[in-house]
Amino acid sequence: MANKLLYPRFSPTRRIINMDGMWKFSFDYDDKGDTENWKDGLKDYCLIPVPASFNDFFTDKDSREYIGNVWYENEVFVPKELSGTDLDIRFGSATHDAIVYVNGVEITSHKGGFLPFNAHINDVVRYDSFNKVVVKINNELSLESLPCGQIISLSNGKKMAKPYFDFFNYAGIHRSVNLVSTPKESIVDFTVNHILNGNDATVEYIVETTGENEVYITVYDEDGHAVARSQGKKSAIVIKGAKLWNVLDAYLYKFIIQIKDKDLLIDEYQEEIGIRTVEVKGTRLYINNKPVYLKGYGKHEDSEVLGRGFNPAMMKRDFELMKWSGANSFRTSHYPYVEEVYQMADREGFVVIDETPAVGMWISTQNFLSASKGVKEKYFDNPIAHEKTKPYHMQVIRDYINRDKNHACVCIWSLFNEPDTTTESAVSYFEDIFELAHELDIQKRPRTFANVMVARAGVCTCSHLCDIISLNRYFGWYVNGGYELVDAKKGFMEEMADWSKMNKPVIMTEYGADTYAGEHKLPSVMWSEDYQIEYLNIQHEVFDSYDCVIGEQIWNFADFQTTEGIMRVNGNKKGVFTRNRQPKAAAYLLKERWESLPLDYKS
Ligand code: GCB
Repeated sequence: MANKLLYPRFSPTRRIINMDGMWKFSFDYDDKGDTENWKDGLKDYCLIPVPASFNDFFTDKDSREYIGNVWYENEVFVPKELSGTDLDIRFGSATHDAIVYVNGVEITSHKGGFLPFNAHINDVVRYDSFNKVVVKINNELSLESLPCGQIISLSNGKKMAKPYFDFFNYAGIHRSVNLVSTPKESIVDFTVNHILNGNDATVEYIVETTGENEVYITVYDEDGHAVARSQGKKSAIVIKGAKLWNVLDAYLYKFIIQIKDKDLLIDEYQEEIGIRTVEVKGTRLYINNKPVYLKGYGKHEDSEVLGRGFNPAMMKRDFELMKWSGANSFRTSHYPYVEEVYQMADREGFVVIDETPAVGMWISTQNFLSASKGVKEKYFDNPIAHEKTKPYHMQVIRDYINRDKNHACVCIWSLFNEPDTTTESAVSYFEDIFELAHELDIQKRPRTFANVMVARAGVCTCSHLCDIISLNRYFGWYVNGGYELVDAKKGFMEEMADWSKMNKPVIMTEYGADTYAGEHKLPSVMWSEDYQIEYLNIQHEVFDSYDCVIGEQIWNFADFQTTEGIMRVNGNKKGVFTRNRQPKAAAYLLKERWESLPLDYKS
């Protein structure tokens, strides 16, 4: 049975039953859920909303920091009219690992917290009645989980997460749960590639179905006029006088895909497609054969109370703030985001650097900070990385490219964040990951990874594999902060001189200074809003000095939650906006700069 992972949409032949809302929920403190058969139904529970992280609802620390299994349960009524169709349950994500039971029967298990998965439930479903869905979720981290981390035991017997990354290990059902009913013969996958010829565009496509009947495609423009048609599972459609998807000037065609037996409609699915090309030549990134300069943010899926749970209102606010500040791009640091974010980016014309959850690939006994200080514990020297993590990482690459391949907004794949690329042992791992991404992507979009400060040019063993070099640099914060800022600029300039010799485009994927909103001081001190501005002015001078720098994405869009510790004041405060999405002073500085930099800056 082909995996039906297309985004769940209603159509004349498809039905969706959304299961979001209040679910029963239980922590499994004593690990008795399996022996007591909680899969058949929870006995002691509270109600909890889905989608959301479970961590920030409760008022005690044990709940917030809980590590282990949690159980969710809900009921769904399946009407008789759906018998005779294929019925799947689809999770937008469940973080990190999940086992799903329907009416007491295990129907699927899934590893990884940031991508959708589904399971076929025809064999266990009861029509015209309520069906019990129970999900067991585990949020433990290890060297072979993505992201990486470890779990320790405390003297009271409780477990605790030690992430090798700088964001809170939120967990739960973070994205929507749907029952998806499709016809027995159905469309299971759709892939597009774009070629521009003068004023026209050719869209090459492949449709995968579960049967033999003919496939038909009709393309509609934004006014609802049919502008092109095609027939066949693999073909090309020519759109005369095509309107292209451009940065902050998006145009989306509607592709209606049908399976028909003569006049009988068997299945129908639709997608909005932006037509554009992406290419790297020399030190430039071209979209539709025009050089572009990226301005924007590294982000997180993070907000008060919801944790990492999807909320469309929060998403809307984020896009409005990004547009207001003159941004044209963001990175889905440090994992693939909810599908609705890419749909919105398609619609708004934002360029997305789409990142995998491969973060924390340092063996660090404390946290990411020991890594950024150069503690030499070598992740890729450990056979676990090659034997366990890599095959799983490759599966993640398959799933995320498959999920996100058709989005016009997705212009760059970021395959890792700050891995330990100071060792030769990283090279074979990287070669395989980079090659797989290239092979899977029909559009052959540029590949990158976000390089950590200690893996400078000449030290990094893997940067030659990148189509674009992405640098996370904190000159003026983690090194040479405060009154030493003048030396920060010197060190940064020297390093950039080395990178510029590689003759590849460079995007600054992180730079930033923790800033406590409302803290002012003249003259400035670190953590004040005044310092954040001085720090940024220095960074901008460096970016403007190097021709190869073709993008700047500040860390971070907004303040976000992390594990507590001496380096963080209730979270990371490098946000340009506060966690509740209000501007710090630096937001106005960025707005002025980004509104004045043209899209073809440096061309
Ligand atoms: C980094 C990491 C990011 C951290 C950031 C920081 O290099 O990629 O996850 O949050 O530094 O603020 O230290």
